[in-house]
Amino acid sequence: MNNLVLEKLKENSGQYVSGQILSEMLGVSRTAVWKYISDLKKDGYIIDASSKKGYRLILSSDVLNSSEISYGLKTDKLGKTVYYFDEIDSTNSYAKKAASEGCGDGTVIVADCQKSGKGRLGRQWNSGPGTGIWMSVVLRPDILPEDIQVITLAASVAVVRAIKAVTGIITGIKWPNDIILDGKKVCGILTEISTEMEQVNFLVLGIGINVNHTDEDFPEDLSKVATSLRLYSENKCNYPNEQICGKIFNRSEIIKGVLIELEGLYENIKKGNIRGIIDGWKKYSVTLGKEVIITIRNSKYTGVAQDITVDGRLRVACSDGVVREVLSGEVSVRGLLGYV
Ligand code: BT5
Repeated sequence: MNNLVLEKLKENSGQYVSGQILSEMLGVSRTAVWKYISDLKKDGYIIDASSKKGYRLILSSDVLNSSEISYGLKTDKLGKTVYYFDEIDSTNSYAKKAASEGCGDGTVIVADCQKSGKGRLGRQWNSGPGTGIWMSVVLRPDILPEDIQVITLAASVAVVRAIKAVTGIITGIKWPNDIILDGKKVCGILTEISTEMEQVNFLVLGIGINVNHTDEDFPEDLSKVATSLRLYSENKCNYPNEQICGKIFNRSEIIKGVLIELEGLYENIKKGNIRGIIDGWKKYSVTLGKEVIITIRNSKYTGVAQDITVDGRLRVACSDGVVREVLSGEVSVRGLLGYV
């Protein structure tokens, strides 16, 4: 019954629905309607009640569960199966297990909290409850293992576009796949693959986005390098788009946005249309044209990031006169995340 009440409130997208209409529609008393509304509030929905006008769902209510993610999701494949957990060790670990047991292309795992969130190269990813998007997408593309890099680039482009579409906030991409806001990291992406000979069995795209963190939600060492969409919007109240100031964002809407954007890019990759993804990545890059330090096999080189190649390598004109291309590993960009 609560679902029917919720659906009616959603259908009226932010407008009041009278208690009378709800009670007639459901065939229950107005007191019963009030009780359903109270239950929805306990689940985290913010509902405005007016004795004259009725009930109104505040659309930015940040409720995260599989039905919220599936509601109105306009994709063909991505997110058609969603596994949601209040708490998990790592969505990537779960996704890899589900993929090796045969789950479908586009399966999505989401958790409110990760106990052992993973970064790249064995690093940890801070993923406390009630704050961020910790999600993994299982993909089964029919491409060669060496073409995998472009999917990671596509994921970064999808995140930047989704954040812009849902919140109005403009972020940038630091090579290869950190999403940067105000000089700090707002999202990280961890791609893990299972390959055999010349074939990709599956790929897990792990995406972590800091959404509603306040300063207290980051440990001290992280607050220097990490930010959230909420912190940014609170601190930028002179930002031209007044509507985003000091807002709690709806994580389910951002997840849907990422899946929609990613699906479009994924279809292009499957058709071999990689150029558009590289161009999209370049458009949002905060790395190109900047001074960078690259680390190749323990040697550090300073140079200027010039371009990205079609197979996803960063081309750097180094100060020793050699042009080097890096596929993965460490690239520090001057002025970002600790490189001064
Ligand atoms: C990444 O690693 O940026 C990839 C992060 C991927 C996280 C997602 S969440 C869902 C899925 N399930 C998982 O278990 N993981 C994925 P890397 O480039 O290695 O960055 C890690 C470094 O970023 C850490 O060493 C910290 O310095 C910093 N860091 C940790 N937590 C952070 C956070 N929440 N926000 C910003 N920076 C963070």
